[in-house]
Amino acid sequence: MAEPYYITTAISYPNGKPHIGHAYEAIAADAIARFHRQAGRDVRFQTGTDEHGLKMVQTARDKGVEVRALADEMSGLFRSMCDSLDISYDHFIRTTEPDHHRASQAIWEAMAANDDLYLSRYEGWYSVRDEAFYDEKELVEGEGGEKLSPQGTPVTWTAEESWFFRLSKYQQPLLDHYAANPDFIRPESRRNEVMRFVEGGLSDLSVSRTSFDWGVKVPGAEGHVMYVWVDALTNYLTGTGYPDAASPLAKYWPADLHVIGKDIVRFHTVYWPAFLMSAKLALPKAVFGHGFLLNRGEKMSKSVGNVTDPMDLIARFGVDALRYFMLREVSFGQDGSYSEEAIVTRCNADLANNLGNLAQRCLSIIAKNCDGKVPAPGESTAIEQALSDSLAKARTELDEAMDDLALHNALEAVWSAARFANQYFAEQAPWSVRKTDPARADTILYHAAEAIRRLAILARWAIPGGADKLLDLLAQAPDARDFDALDRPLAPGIALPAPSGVFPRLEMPADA
Ligand code: ME8
Repeated sequence: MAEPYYITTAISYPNGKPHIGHAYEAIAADAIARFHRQAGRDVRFQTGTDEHGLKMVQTARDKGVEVRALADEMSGLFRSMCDSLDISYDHFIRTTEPDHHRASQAIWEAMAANDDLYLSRYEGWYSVRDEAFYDEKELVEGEGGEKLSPQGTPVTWTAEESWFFRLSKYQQPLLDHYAANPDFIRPESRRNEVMRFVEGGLSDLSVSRTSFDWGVKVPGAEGHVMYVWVDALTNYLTGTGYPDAASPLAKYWPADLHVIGKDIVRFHTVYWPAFLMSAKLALPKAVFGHGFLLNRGEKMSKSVGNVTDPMDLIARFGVDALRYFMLREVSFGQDGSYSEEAIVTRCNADLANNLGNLAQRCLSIIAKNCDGKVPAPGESTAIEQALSDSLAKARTELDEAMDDLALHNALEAVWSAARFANQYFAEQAPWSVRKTDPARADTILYHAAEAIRRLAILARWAIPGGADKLLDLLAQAPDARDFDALDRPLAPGIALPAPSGVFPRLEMPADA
C-alpha cells in the first residue's frame, strides 16, 4: 500500500481577490504534492479559504455586502486561481461548511475535557488585520506616535469576556518537542525565532469573542464565537474527517507538511501544536515557513498600487512559465522578487531556448527523417554514457534537494542535465552526421529523445502542463510518467505524433 502523505497550504482570507503571494504559496505546495505523487505516495493535498473573523466582518461592512456573500464570491476566485495554476488540490475547504464547524467544536470540547479552557475577561491589544492579540511589550510606535503591531498594523484596545486557553502550560512541552524534532519548524532561521519566543514565556490565549457572531459557536457558551485562529487551524483536521476516527481520510493525520508564509509561523508552531497536545492528538510532522514575494523588491500594497493579479500574469506568460519562474528563481524559504523582465529572461533561457529548443529540433528531425518513429539506437559511445549518467545524477540530486525542501536547487539539478543534453545534441549534430553515417545519426536522435523523456519526467512536478505535452509528443502513456518510469527506456519503433512547440519564447515588456 502506498504511504500516505498529507500536505496543506494556509487557508486564505477571502476578504479580497487573491494576489501573487497566494499564487506563490499554492504553486510551491502543489509542486511538493506532485513530487510525492510521482514518487508513488498516496498524497492528499488541501487548500481553501478562512472565512470567519473580524476582518471578514469589517470588510463586508465597508463594502456594504453580507459577509456570507463576500465569502462566497471571493472564495470562488481563490478556487479559480488554483484551477488556472494547475494546482492539484484534492480538497478545497471552506471554513463556513458544517463539517468544519463540527470539527472545531470537537477539538474545543477535547481541550475543555483536558481542563485547558477557562472563562475570564480579556483586556489588551488586538490587530484586526493580523487577527492577532499582542502583548504591550510587542508593540511598536508608528510615525504619528500611534501604537502598531510588530507587523506594522493598527491595534485597538479590546475588553470583553472571553474563554482562555492555558497556553502557558505548554511552554515546556513545546520546547521539548522542538528539541526532539529538529525538522518540525523549517527553515532553521524561523525555528530559532520561534524557540526564542517560547523561551521568553507564554501567556494564556484569549480564544473566544462576544462582540460579533460570524464564527463557529463555542459549545455550551451562549454569545461566544471561537477566535478565528482556533477554527482556522482546525481546518487541517477537518480535511481528514475529524472527529470521525473511522473516516477513510483519518489515515492522513498527522499531516506531513503545512506550507505557510513567514508571517503566520507562530500560529502554526506555537498555538497549533499546543491545541493538539491539549486535545491529545498527534502533531503535524513539519511546518515550512516560506518567504514573501516582493514586486521588484518592494512589499506589495494597495496604496503603492503594485499588487499583481496572478490571473494577469497567467494570461501574459502562461502557467508553466509562471510556475517555473517562482519555483526556480526564489530560494524556497527566503523572500523573492519578481518582475516581468525577470520572468521573461529566466523562462526564455531555461524553457524556450533550452528544453523547448532541444525537443523542437530533435523531434522535427525524427518526424522528417525517421518516418516519425523513434529510431533504433546502434552501439553507444562514452558520450551517451555521460549523458545517461548526468540524468541519473539529476535524479539523485533532485531527491536530495526535495528532502531539504530546496525547490530551487531541485530544479537547478534537472536543468543542469538539460544543459548537458542540449550540448550533446549540438556537438553530435545528427543533422550533419546523417549525410555520412545514418546509423550513428539514429543513435544520437534516440538518445536525445530518451533524454527529453527523462527530463520531462524529472520536471513534471514543477511544470506539469509543458512536461505532459513533451511526454505526449513522445507517445508516453499516462502510467509512464512517474519516477519509476525513468528506468524504463523509450521503445524504438513507436510512432510519434506530429511535433509542435511546447515552450513559446516570451516577449519582453515594451517599457523594459
Ligand atoms: O494568513 N508572498 O491568510 P492570508 C508570499 N487566513 N506569501 C504571502 C504573501 C506574499 N506577499 N502575502 C501573504 C492568513 N502570503 C490566514 C491563514 S491558516 C490556518 C490561516 C501568504 O490570506 C501568507 O503568509 O493573509 C499565508 O501563508 C497565505 O499567503 C494566506 O494569507
